[in-house]
Amino acid sequence: MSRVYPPVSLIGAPTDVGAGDRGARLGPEALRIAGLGEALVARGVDVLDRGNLDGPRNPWQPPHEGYRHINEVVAWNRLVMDAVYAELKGGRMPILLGGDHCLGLGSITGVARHCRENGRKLRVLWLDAHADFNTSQVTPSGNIHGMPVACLCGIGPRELTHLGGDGPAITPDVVRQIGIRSVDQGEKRLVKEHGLEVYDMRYIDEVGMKRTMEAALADMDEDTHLHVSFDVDFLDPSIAPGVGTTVPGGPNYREAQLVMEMIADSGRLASLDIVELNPVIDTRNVTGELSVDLVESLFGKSTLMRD
Ligand code: HAR
Ligand code: MN
Ligand code: MN
Ligand code: MN
Repeated sequence: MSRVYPPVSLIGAPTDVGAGDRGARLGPEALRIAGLGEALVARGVDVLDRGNLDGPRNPWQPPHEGYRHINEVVAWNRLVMDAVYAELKGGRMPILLGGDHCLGLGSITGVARHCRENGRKLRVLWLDAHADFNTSQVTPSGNIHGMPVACLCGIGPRELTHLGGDGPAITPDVVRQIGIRSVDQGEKRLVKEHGLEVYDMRYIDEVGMKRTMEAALADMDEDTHLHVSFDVDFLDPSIAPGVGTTVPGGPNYREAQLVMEMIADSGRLASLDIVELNPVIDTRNVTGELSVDLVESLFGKSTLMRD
């Protein structure tokens, strides 16, 4: 299925203030060097690289009252929210180059504002090994990259739950999580309590990736804005070693391709995050290159020559 894509803007957010390891700050450059921009141009997409946002450095401090670096996390997410919102307002598709996954908060808050103002329904696909639904009470680490989905749904400190000003960005029914296989004890309870729709690896094993994606992409129409938040640790570490928090048992290469191809076929993709890529841990940028390969599929490059 071919589709004409809107012009794309790449937004680099070189920070790891929300993570437990340093190195995701180098993610934007690794994605550029892996040829992300060129690959999209080759797909016929008009691409503008906006360069990198410039936020506070990582102070590398222990958690304070349950959070690590909350002020820096707020500052980076404000920058990301404004940048993402501005691109959508200008009729362009933002692709956020993280950076750690705390930035999903700013990105999706910007997207949600755009959707509210334009009467669009939002669907968020959260591709991740983790549910990222922790709070300061249940987090084992204080790392805010383990909390963005909870904060987006209004669970967390006010600075983060009200990033967009007037209340939480989304409700849990907007979210579909895919690939989940590491959820902390207290986090599990919260995920259930708030009724998140989670397609975990057990579900994918039993049902298969095709039917999983059919369910996750169901009930969208021409008014739906589909946001994909792609945490690279979604992928099995055997193919994607370059992330700080690897969890075995993730989707393999073919399954990951199918995920991206089915999203492309939906025709609804309107914004994207690529986060948690850590070139310091990677092997010769293979994880960066794989990410680019998958983004090509997300933009309609089918290995089966359907277009
Ligand atoms: N659940 C763990 C924590 O909160 C690990 C979170 C790791 N998160 C990411 N993003 N890498 O999904 O500390
Ligand atoms: Mn729009
Ligand atoms: Mn994540
Ligand atoms: Mn993760």
